Amino acid sequence: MPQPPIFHDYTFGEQERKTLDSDGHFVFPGLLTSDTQEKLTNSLSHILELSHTPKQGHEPNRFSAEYDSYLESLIPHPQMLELARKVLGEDIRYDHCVSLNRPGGNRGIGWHSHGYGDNNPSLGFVRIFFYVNGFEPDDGGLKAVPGSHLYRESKIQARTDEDLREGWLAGKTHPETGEPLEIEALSAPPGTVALMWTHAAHAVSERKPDSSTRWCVVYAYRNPGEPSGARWITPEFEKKPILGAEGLMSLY
Ligand SMILES: O=C(O)CCC(=O)C(=O)O
Ligand SMILES: [Fe+2]
Repeated sequence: MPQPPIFHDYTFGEQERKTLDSDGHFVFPGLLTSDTQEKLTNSLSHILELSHTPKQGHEPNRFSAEYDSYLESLIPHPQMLELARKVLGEDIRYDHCVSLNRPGGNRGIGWHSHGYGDNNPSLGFVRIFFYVNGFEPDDGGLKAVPGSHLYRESKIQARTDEDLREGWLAGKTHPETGEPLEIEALSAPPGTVALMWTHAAHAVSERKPDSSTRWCVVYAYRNPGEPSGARWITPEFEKKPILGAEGLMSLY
């Protein structure tokens, strides 16, 4: 039986592609269907429960698709692969599926970037974030620095916005526009999907103590060509026959 759609209609043409390549991220507000939001909330609650019993080296939040069949079924979902291929081109591999649930009081995460093909711009790596119940900028909200990915630096790090401004950001400009690089705090209504190139500097604000859990999962895909540090997939899962995922699961 074909899988039900996960996305509403959307456009990702030349203009949108330009924005992604210039900013380093692209947001589709409310793209997830309500059926998908509901199923993901169930799956992510399941993962959060499992996470209370730690499993060293095979954590449910880091290997989420290996613990939940609905999350697994989205790896080769035709709309997921279509979007990943619009970004990366035809030749892609699955990299990871990590749940990013942030209960009230969660501290968020400081500024960082990730790596892949640091010296090979022909190799792309994209994160596809599903912000199931969305977020406000000051409440478990994703922040980014448009243009930062063009530096292709994998180890940007700063604890606070001030530290980033005084550190890595100081004196840097957007390579295409020449404008000074600046922090952008995003907002996301429920069902938002966000694309982000792996080298983009990003951070997440604290979840307010009284807020409900922010439900979020990220699926990452890349062009094959180099080893990947974030490729969290067990040998068993790599070998598991998953309908539609043929050829997607290997490193190369
Ligand atoms: O929790 C988030 O919104 C972002 C997490 C993150 O930095 C990542 O998955 O790379
Ligand atoms: Fe990150």
